[in-house]
Amino acid sequence: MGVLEKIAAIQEEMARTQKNKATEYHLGLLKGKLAKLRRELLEPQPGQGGGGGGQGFEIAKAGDARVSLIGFPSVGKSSFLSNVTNTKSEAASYEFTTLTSVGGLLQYNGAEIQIVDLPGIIKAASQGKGRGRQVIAVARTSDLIMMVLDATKGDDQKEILENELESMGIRLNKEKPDISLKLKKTGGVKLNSINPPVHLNEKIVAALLKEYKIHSADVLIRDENVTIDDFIDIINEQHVTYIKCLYVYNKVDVVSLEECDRLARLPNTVVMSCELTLGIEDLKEEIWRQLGLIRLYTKRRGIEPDFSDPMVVRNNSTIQSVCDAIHRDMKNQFKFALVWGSSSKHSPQRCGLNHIIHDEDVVQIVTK
Ligand SMILES: Nc1nc2c(ncn2[C@@H]2O[C@H](COP(=O)(O)OP(=O)(O)OP(=O)(O)O)[C@@H](O)[C@H]2O)c(=O)[nH]1
Ligand SMILES: [Mg+2]
Repeated sequence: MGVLEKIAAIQEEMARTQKNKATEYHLGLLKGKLAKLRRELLEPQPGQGGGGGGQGFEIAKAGDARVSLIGFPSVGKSSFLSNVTNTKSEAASYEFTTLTSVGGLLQYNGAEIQIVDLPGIIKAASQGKGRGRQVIAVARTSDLIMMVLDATKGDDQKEILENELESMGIRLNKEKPDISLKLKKTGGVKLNSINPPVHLNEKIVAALLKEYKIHSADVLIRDENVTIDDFIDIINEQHVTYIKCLYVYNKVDVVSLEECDRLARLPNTVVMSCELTLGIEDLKEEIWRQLGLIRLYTKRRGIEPDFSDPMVVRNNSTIQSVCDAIHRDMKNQFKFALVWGSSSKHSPQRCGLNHIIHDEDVVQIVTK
């Protein structure tokens, strides 16, 4: 039996098994087996390049952050790319117009955001249908997934796409579970927790670890609400990625106002029409907000900063990362930094390398 058949057999058994207290343990083990098989599927097969990336498919990272467009065929992904960047990606009324990844740069607030247009994915993409696995491999490398949905199609599009991403180890809008797993040579499996976890106990934890041939480990659970799935993700840590996702309904020009209004009120959702260039500016602002990028104005002593040319760094960046971005050797020359803006207690505040900067701070680096 091949991996795909094994996966199908387990999924079938899980569907057949009623969910209740008595079957919780059995279902948990099946989930562990499933995750292990899916991991095998993601690992490069002999004679096949890379973990599903595929030759010439992945494009180089560029700009300050990457946003990937994920959606079914013909929802308007390429139309969006052409709308917000100078790159033209062919758009057409037939499905699978785009067959490889196409990158463009969106200029916003002085930042360059790489938008990656991808082929449409379909149900069972994660099992190798279409270019699904290559597409999802690119999505994994992004800072934000923009899920493009068709306002004229049903509500199940979102769920199908989420399931495909989920089974390839992508967790959307979710924090990494607060579980620490330390492998040991001997001593068996020990479960420690602050409060007893609701969904896990030492027996199931040990059985899941055994599935991965781990016989001794210290497990510490700080959050009592973590689930069996969360624990399986921690065992498979290298294969699981936590990424933000923004839901975008396109083609609202062809639905009623009521429907447009309903979609716009869904959580974490923006509506747009690429055809009429509606909602695009709000969407850019939302992308910017979700990426959490920070604009920083550097200044020299006695000279005003250039507010038209910010330096863009990631959320929670420190003065040290600013130094590193300016020059590899800067932190060795560093004496202190003067910071004006919302991160400073007074203007200016004298700060060290560990100071965390905020959006629109002004920074002067004083060197030895
Ligand atoms: N009515 C309407 N049609 C749109 C809109 N945006 C795109 N379209 C049309 O939808 C069709 C598909 O657009 P594409 O941009 O090629 O879609 P895609 O998601 O890139 O499709 P694939 O590359 O096949 O995955 C084209 O005929 C577009 O003109 C919109 O906002 N409203
Ligand atoms: Mg396209």
